[in-house]
Amino acid sequence: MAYDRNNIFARILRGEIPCVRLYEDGKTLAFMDVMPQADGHALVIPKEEAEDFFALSPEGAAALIATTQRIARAVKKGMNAPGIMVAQLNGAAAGQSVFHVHFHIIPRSAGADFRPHAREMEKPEKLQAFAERIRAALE
Ligand code: DGP
Repeated sequence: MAYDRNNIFARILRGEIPCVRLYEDGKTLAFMDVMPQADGHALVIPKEEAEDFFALSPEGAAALIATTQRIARAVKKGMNAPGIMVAQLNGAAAGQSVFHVHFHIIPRSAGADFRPHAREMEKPEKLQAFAERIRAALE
């Protein structure tokens, strides 16, 4: 599949649509998922145009995983999460719905189910409040 420059994350990267930002560097951007599967659900994307994990360069993959680890640490600390799920979907058959490669960082607690994938929009004020906690925990 060819990369679509009008996918929603490409538009976020260009600043055409807003997001609740957590972190940005030269190669990556992290922000809150608007349809979170748990409180504190964050996304990390590369700036490189790649529709999935397979299309990403080794340098892009290295930058993406380094930022994912950094943000996962901050989500764990900021959200007081006993567990963290890191997920990455490739292809519609795997459940991918936005075709710009990304990692999901999802807080988990034993016995607590996480919500369905990409289903319900969260209130902006709640996303902002969780983002503040995560940003404060960034090292
Ligand atoms: P995936 O299905 O793995 O491609 O995940 C896409 C995720 O992106 C899903 O959890 C919902 C989220 N999402 C969809 N549209 C937007 C948006 O406009 N802004 C933000 N922040 N997240 C979005």
